[in-house]
Amino acid sequence: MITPSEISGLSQRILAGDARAIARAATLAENQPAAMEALRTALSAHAGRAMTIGITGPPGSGKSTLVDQLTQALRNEGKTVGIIAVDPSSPFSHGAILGDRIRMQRHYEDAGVFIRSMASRGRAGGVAEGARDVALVLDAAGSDVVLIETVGVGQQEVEISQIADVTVLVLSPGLGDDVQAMKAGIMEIADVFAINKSDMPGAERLEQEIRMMQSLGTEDERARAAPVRPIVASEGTGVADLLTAIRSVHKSSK
Ligand SMILES: Nc1nc2c(ncn2[C@@H]2O[C@H](COP(=O)(O)OP(=O)(O)O)[C@@H](O)[C@H]2O)c(=O)[nH]1
Ligand SMILES: [Mg+2]
Repeated sequence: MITPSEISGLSQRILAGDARAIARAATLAENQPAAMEALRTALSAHAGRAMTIGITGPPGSGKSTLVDQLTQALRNEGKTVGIIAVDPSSPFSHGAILGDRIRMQRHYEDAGVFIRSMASRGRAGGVAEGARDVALVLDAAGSDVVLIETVGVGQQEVEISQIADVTVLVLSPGLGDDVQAMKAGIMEIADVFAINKSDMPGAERLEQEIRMMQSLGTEDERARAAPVRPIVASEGTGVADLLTAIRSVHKSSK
């Protein structure tokens, strides 16, 4: 059990941006929902400043590569970044392939970036709830932007999209996932579409399919249609443009 005075001490250190305190709180968020409740109360008054961006999409679409590039772009602006990877195969966690690990190393060594991986299942109270708590901790600790990567396969992503201020759906050609066949719910959570691997055949067609789907909406839906941006995440191409689209969606949602 964690005592009230421990909670108070921990929250003070989190507010000061202490990385070890943040890690401790993230562990509480995953394993001890009851202790987290007290901490949540202590931190809530100090949160609400960060922009939270959900990055979701099918496995292999390039989410982690995009998170890496967005992090770099934000760091170049001097912004601090918190990353939550809810994906067991993420390069941010143990399933990393060597190249991705090396690429991410610069962020692990950067005091302006905090990276936390979460198991995609098993948490009492649900993964989305755990991610929400870790996002709160990172926000209170002073992160300017919190990025949450999840694999876009189901209800969990819908829940996580509700935590995020802006949800980016990353799609790419060549994964065999027909847009029409994708669950309607997953398409609907997109505030911004990132068409990744635009260096590959089929990317233009994928973009057209999404625009076609959007054109079938009502007049009101068409007016609010999510921006669609082609990117090549592995090269960083289009990432600045995507970030601009994310920010404009965020601004208009306030
Ligand atoms: N050709 C191409 N490959 C990419 C691009 N972005 C990512 N990849 C590759 O796609 C694979 C999956 O990327 P990853 O970011 O791990 O996808 P995730 O599973 O969605 O997180 C990796 O081998 C990346 O190097 C891109 O824009 N073009
Ligand atoms: Mg990944």
